[in-house]
Amino acid sequence: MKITFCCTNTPPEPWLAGFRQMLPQASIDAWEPGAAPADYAVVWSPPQQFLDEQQQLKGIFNIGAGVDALMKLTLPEGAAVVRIDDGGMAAQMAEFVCHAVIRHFRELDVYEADVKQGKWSFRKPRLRSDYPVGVMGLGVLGERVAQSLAGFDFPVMGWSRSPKQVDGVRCYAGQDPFNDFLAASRFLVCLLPLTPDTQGIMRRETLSKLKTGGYIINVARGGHLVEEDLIELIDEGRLAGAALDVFQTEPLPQGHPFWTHPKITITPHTSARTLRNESIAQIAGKITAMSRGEPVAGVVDRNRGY
Ligand code: NDP
Ligand code: OXD
Repeated sequence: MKITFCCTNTPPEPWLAGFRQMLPQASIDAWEPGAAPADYAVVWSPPQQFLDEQQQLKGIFNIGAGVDALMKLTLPEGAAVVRIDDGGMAAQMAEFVCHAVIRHFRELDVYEADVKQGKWSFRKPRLRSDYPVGVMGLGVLGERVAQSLAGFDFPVMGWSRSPKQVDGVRCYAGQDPFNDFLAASRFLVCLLPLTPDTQGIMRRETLSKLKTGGYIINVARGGHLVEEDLIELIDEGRLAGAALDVFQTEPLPQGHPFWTHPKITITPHTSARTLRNESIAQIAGKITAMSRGEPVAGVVDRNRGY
């Protein structure tokens, strides 16, 4: 079996060593233009030339959960596209989002600023019932995030395409109840895949439907948020602020207003990192299963785009 590796965001050597250990019977190499055809590919944002040359692939394994960059390319027709299914990202995402919610809810940013000025000050405790959290996307990551927030006794709502049942979470499905979901939320967490249906889903019209003092946490993709609308709504006092991990352009360009906005906290696309060893083990297991004709989890539906 031949595997080709084409990830534009990471040096290949440690990945190749890990795959060689997990799959000693396979040959795996970093792709170079003109390389021999392989059976399976491990990729992140490969160039179109790679896919054009590797038309015979049976499986394309993305080393992240989001396949939006891959879906923009022309893919070999016969290849199954498979994304990372948790691989240690769900726990990271739950930590990150719970931290962002709690930091705002408990006003830890305000305490931090006060302490820096030598002030020993107290603020009136807030009620969780005034801070319901809406999680858009109840997939592998969103469900874990929603359950973790419910574990802190926040009222939690979730929204997905198909109906779900998640303990402690009020679930909404499809377009019809979307406005009710927004109107019931004060925190809005985005954990949707970026597809033509979800591009720009957080814009003036939708964000204005949140409860007064809404707070946005975007940990999915920059393309979900109309950045100018967010800034305007915060500056108008309709939204309280935002914690943003992903951006229209990454790295965030120098001089972008998000760098210095007092009510926006930014992180450099780090809320849930691909963990190399977990990902190698998961992909190696799936390649083995696929080569035996067995089903694997995390196969992308090309029509839905995720
Ligand atoms: P999943 O595919 O498991 O879940 C996606 C969820 O979104 C599902 O519940 C799905 O509904 C829902 N959904 C999709 N389209 C719609 C729609 N049009 N309307 C309503 N709901 C919709 O993805 P993951 O949870 O694994 O990952 C989510 C995203 O998080 C990734 O696509 C990626 O972009 C981002 N991500 C960001 C990271 C970071 O570091 N910032 C790290 C990892 C991922 P249904 O269940 O009905 O299909
Ligand atoms: C992913 C990411 O999609 O890191 O896995 O953004």
